[in-house]
Amino acid sequence: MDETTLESSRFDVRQQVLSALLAADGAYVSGAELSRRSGVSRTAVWKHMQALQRLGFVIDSAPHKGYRLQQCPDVPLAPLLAPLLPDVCTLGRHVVWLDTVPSTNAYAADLARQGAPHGTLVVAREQTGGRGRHGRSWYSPPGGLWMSLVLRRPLWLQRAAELTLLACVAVRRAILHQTGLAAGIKWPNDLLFDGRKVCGILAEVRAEGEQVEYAVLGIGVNNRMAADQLPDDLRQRATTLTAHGANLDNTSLCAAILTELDPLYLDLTQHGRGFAAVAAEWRAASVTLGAWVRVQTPHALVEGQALRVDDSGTLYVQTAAGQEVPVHSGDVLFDA
Ligand code: BT5
Repeated sequence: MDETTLESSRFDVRQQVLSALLAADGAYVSGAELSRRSGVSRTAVWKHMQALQRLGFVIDSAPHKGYRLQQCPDVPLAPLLAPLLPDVCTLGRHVVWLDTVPSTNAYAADLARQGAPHGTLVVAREQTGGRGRHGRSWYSPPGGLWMSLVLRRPLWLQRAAELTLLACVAVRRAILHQTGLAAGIKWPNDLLFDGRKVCGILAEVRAEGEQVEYAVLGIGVNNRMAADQLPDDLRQRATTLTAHGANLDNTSLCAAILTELDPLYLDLTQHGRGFAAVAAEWRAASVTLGAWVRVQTPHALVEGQALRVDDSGTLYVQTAAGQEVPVHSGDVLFDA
């Protein structure tokens, strides 16, 4: 098994060890103290140090003094995210970091099936089988932010589609606040710069009757990737934050997304407002409304002008024959 692909309890101990090093603020912490705080032997502490070093943490050790942390890599582990999150934030308190994984969504869904708590975050350096919607693939090399959240608050199934729209608003806000770059929102799940996709969102839910048991919300942002890193077939349709002059680490981006998303999700699940609460902001950022679109639904291809999105997130398309067709989910294809 890959060193970084650990079952969560061992991984949690590692994050406790890291928390203790961070709390010391560059000073030495003795092996005995670390062992006491994390509840494992000193030999185990030493092994966790080695694993942290393999993740890119620079840790100095000295006889009779212990260990001290000198440098952190851009890996959004819980102890590094925590200082960047508001106290009330329920997301990202439990983090699983993977070096390479087929799909963080598939991994998070497995954890959710095994009872992973609400807010569990799965992040990977790279995905080898990143998933888009309808079986499409998502290109996920190192540098991008590939993350999935387990969401467990009570939610009616009929409102689950709003998760994707809320996530679009949250990620857009996060990017805007961190970089000043304003992305356009393409219904239902894309963020674009100048018509090119910079972020895609994949919400998958497991329902029990009319209730969502849990949702796995996958977010992929082409962050620290040069434009020429994109494969030929994506270059005309995709872009990256780096290509737009941003210089943002994945830990800050991830924390900003969690910070924005948490209250929107709470609003949906506790107060039932959901998309309605951000609809005006969504509409102002939308690149879909007013455009002539073709929407591939599971049943048909609907073509016409994208008229409006109602407060539940349903898109209404007016066909050439003047008919107004509601579209609950589908792919919007802009006419070239
Ligand atoms: C999406 O699907 O946009 C959802 C993408 C979700 C990715 C995240 S990453 C973390 C989590 N784990 C996963 O396995 N997935 C989620 P869709 O709307 O179907 O768009 C897929 C299409 O986007 C592909 O068919 C390509 O045309 C294009 N595409 C693929 N990789 C891309 C990339 N890195 N950047 C921009 N466009 C891409």
